[in-house]
Amino acid sequence: MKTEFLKSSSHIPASKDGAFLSTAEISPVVGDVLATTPFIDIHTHLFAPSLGKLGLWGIDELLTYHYLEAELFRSSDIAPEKYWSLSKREQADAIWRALFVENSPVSEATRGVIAVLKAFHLPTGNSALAEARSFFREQSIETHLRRVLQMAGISLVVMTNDPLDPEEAPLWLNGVANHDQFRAVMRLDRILCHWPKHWQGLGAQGYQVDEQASGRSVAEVRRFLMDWYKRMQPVYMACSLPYTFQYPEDTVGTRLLKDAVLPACRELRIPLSLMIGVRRQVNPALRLAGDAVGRADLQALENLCREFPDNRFLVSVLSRENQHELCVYARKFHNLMPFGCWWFMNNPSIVEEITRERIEMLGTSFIPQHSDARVLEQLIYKWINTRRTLAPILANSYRLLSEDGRGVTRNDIQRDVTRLFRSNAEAWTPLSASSSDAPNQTS
Ligand code: FIX
Ligand code: ZN
Repeated sequence: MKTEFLKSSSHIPASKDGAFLSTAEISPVVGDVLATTPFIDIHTHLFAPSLGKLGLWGIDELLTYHYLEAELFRSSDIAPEKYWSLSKREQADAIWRALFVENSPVSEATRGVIAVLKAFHLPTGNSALAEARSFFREQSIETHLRRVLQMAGISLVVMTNDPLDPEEAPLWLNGVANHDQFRAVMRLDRILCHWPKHWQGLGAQGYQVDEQASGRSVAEVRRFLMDWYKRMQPVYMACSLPYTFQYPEDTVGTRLLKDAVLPACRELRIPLSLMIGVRRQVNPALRLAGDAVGRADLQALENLCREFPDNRFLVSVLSRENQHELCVYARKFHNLMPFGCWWFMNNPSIVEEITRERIEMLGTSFIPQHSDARVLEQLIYKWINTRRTLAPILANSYRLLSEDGRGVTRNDIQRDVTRLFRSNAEAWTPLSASSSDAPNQTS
């Protein structure tokens, strides 16, 4: 698999894979290895076709991505309530006009839409919207999906699946067909962060729980997790936590984390992913675009890693100020795997800073990126950006290694890139178990 859009710029030296590369050969080889290695995307909000309309794709979904909605409200006078009253198509028209016609699409998110249009050889000028709409109308999802994954250089997509989501849960309860390029994750925000609002959701599925999570509640939550494990075959459990997250703390959420979720993860030998640092809904009028960031006290994470050495924690932090601390903690706890440049961190200038720091402090023992894609075609630009940003960083690391006295071969580079974007994730999760190995997702 060679991603169509990241062919190495200059000539790929013919030197044998085991031969030491000259300084001049390092960059083209790094570029080529990044372009020809299929990555695993460890965190997305994409859905396999068997989950139907939950899966978003096409130009109107690309344009109404909450990153662009946030930018719309800065570059137009439309009031949020007026915007939400529009149809999806009218919303997309408004965003196209404000961010792609009346202004230059120079932000990371707007540039992304342009990169997707270019990837499909579609026009990118002011009047491109109509042709883009007819192009996407002609696509059938299964073929289109496989083509997009090929173009993005992604072999496996990890979803985000909520067993209490009123739209999604019934689909799983009726049985969801496997897909060889999608894996599930059990997302537990409603249980660990919003129990008072959602405990009845478990009750409705037949679990004896109550608002205080007293009596049999912990055991019933455990039973809920095991039942949904059979149903979803998740490769990890996950939760996004506010910047105020503390551990230990005397809350229902913390008790369920300690007495239900972490024991279940140990028993099932899967990690728990913690995404820490969000300030949900600082401006609710913007809906999904209304979330912000706060600096977290990562001592909570330190306490978890120390107190639960047999649990593995896949961690991403949202605040720039927390990135260095996370690297330091990863040097202290082998059961901590930093992953991705999450959300507001997913901008090339910041990805560069974070990735350099991580290579200097952790070598290749981390997972550099995830896409967080909410719309299928976003995979194309988010992974073009990642490969484009990482190529000079990796090449520079190898040039320094070579200057410091150790020759570098193509095999070295291939081993490291594979570790960063595949085997770290495979070693920590049952990702490499093919979906056909997984028993059919029974209802
Ligand atoms: O909690 C999450 O998984 C976040 O990624 C999302 O809530 C967020 O809306 C997003 O799309 C970030 O890219
Ligand atoms: Zn996400």
